[in-house]
Amino acid sequence: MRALGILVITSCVCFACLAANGQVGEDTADTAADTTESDTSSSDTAAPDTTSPDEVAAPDASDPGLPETTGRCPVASFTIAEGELVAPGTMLHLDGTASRGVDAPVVGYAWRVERPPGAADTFSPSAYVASPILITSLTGTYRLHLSVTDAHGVRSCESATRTVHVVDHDGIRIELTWTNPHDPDDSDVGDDAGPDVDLHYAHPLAVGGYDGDGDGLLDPWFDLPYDCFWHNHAPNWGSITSDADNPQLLEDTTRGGGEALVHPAPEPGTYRVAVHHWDDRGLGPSFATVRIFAAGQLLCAVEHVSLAKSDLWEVATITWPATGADAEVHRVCADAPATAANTACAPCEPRIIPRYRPPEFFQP
Ligand SMILES: [Ca+2]
Ligand SMILES: [Ca+2]
Ligand SMILES: [Ca+2]
Repeated sequence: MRALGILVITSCVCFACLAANGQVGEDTADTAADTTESDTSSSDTAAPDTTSPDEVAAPDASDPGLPETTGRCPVASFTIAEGELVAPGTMLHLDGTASRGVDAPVVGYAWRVERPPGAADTFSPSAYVASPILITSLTGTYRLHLSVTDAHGVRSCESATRTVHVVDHDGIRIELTWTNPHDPDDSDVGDDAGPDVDLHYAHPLAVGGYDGDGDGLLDPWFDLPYDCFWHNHAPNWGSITSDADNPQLLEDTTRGGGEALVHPAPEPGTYRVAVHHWDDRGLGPSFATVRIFAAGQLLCAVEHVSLAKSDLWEVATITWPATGADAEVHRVCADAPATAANTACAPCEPRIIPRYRPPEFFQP
């Protein structure tokens, strides 16, 4: 399963670009959305009434107060106040007011949702307002689409799409965020939008193929299939027929908003968490924060750790018990790298391995 030397990966952004349902940038999101716009095989795509977005009433295009239309499409865009990783029952507040017209203002909004099987959630007060609400009643994936119409009746060429993952928090959940004081815009996305920092989550069986710290022992990081990270974002661990014992990296992003990983029903054992600064894009050190949750409880938060380009920060271990006992988190510290004896999440000097550049994965 190991990539050996044959596989050369040129950018970890590729997952974000390829993931049709990921948290991708506006441009790539639009492309992904476009492919689903005509996908009538999705059975749960119906808006709460039978009006299709094509039939949304647009103002009279002969309005003499408007400039001539050139037919250029308005651009749909929206935000989700609660983010893209939420618990069942969350009320999502959608906001499409950032959509903009080219020749005329946006006056019409049409929302569409693809829901998990069995879910019947609909937009409130309707699918045709700028900022509706949607309650996510079931676990699973909700894909949201917005198309807009300008005052000339010209519709967006491509809809905007975002994906919300609704997960129970019975297992392990890890969140990574980062900031960079020299990134002029923390919120933009794309290949050159800002520093790229990556979450790594290793199975107890990760034995590695790279000795990045030079201690003569192979490390768990970048080990396939037992390191879950951007290149291996949804491995099948444990039982081949069970999804619950698999981890899933929900997003690989280049923006400060960060990444999240869920592992609903881990096999008993000790898992390891690391953060790797893949590419600083010339902006210098980024400051990373990791939060580790088990069964919905925050067990450990380590904030604002400075990482230079190619640094690998070994954050913590998580021991998942065989019985009903509580999960335990132990920080990895610079002076005790090989043990999990550090008490819980007590502050200590972080263990950071510089110049962590496995040869199979070409870093810029
Ligand atoms: Ca990343
Ligand atoms: Ca080593
Ligand atoms: Ca499995």
